[in-house]
Amino acid sequence: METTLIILKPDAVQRGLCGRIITRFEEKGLQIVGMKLMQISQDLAATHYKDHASKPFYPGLVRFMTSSPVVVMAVRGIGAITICRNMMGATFGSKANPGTIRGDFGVSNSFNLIHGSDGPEAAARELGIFFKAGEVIEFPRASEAWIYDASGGKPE
Ligand code: IDP
Ligand code: MG
Repeated sequence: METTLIILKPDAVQRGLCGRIITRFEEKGLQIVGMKLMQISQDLAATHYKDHASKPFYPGLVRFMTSSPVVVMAVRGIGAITICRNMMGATFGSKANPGTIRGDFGVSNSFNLIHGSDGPEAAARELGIFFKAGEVIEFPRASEAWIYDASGGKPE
C-alpha cells in the first residue's frame, strides 16, 4: 500500500472542480485518508517546490500556489503514486491526453489544476510537510473486499 500527496490547486478550487476531481479518485477505488482546505504560505510553497527553485517558472508557480486556497489530500492504494500521476496526465493542460484530469479540465501550461507526488520519497516528504500527525487516518474501508481481490492471500 502506498499513500501519495495530491493538491487540488487554486484554479481547481476557484473553478469549482474539486468535487469532480475527487470523484475520479473515489470511483477509481483509491481511498482518501486525509483531506483539508488550506492556504499555502510562502514558506510552505518554497519548501514544497524546493527542487524547482532555479527554474524560470518558479516565481510564478509560488505566486499561483499561494494566491488562493487549495485542497490537499492523502490518497491511498496499491501503486497509488503511479496511478494518480497517470490520472493527472502530462504537466501542461495543452498536451495532456483526454481522459486525464489535466487533459479534460484545462488548457493552461501553468494553471494545471493538480499536484501529485512523483515517487515514494517525494510522497513521504510531501505528506510530512502538509499533514500533521493524526490528520492522515488509515481507517478500514467497508468496500475493501470488492476493490481488491484478496482471495489469493494478498490483495491484488
Ligand atoms: P508536475 O506537476 O507534472 O510534476 P513539474 O515539472 O514537477 O510538473 O512542475 C511543477 C509545477 O510547476 C507544474 O505542475 C506547473 O504548475 C509548474 N510548471 C512546470 N513547468 C512550467 C512551465 O514551463 N511554465 C509554467 N509553469 C510550469
Ligand atoms: Mg513534479
